[in-house]
Amino acid sequence: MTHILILTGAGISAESGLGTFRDKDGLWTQYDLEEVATPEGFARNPALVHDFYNARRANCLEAQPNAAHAALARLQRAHKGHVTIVTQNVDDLHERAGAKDVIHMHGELQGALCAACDHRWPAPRVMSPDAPCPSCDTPSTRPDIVWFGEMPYRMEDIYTALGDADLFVAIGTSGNVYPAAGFVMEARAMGIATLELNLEPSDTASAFEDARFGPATQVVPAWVEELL
Ligand code: BV8
Repeated sequence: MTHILILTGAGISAESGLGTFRDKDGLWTQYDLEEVATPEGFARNPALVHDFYNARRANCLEAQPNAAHAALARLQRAHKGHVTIVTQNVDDLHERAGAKDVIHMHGELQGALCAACDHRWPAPRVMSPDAPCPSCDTPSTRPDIVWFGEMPYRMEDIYTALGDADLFVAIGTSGNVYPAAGFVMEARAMGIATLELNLEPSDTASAFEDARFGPATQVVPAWVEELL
């Protein structure tokens, strides 16, 4: 039975109203990535970074999973083989659509982390720089998010799943951010079939053997329907 590994990016949550990063009015056109998504930016101005993630956490709470998230959860339930979902997204829309064991390689808005003692706990709606860590009491709390220059989470598990996969599918990602953007090349090197489902060709489009373009809420359910 085929093991399908799916990598999702901001494009799968775009139609749920959550901003993407690099589209015309994307997040990186409103905020300076260096200021809000790097450890250096957090050290310089933790209040600005907490504001950035507090706003996105609030948006996420108001957003609803869309038909593409639902289709992937259905695929996980109905497909005879295994379906691994790896996401670059920090929202919880995959889980709220019913997906299981989602690997959040860039962390989660719903998670809080203590920069001093590595304690993790469910993030409050609003985080602030002077809130003490529930474990070590120092005011060094940060969103449990992987910033630029930091090691993405669960890379071991991801490469193990990739090595076992028969099909690698990238959905709603521009192929700009590594190491995620490199997964398609790893898949090709291992002779794994590759498919891109995106609004338009990504920066790594040429590496995919197959592709379908259009909004995720149309392209993903149609692809899942065909598979099942
Ligand atoms: C690391 C934080 C190393 C959370 C993010 C080569 C190898 C390794 C690293 C590097 C390398 N070259 C450069 C690097 C460094 C860097 C990097 O890749 N920089 C880029 C910009 C050049 N990578 C890193 O720093 C990574 N860490 O490499 O560590 C290391 C090694 C050892 C020890 C220590 C460290 C960490 C990267 C993670 C950074 N954090 N986010 C947050 O704030 O969200 S990245 C950020 O970009 C988000 O996580 C986001 O998910 C991710 C990728 O963006 P996309 O999801 O693709 O979103 P984007 O807007 O770009 O594209 C949207 C797509 O959707 C488009 O294609 C669009 O067409 C499509 N779309 C739009 N609407 C729809 C749609 N599709 C379908 N339907 C629609 N309706």
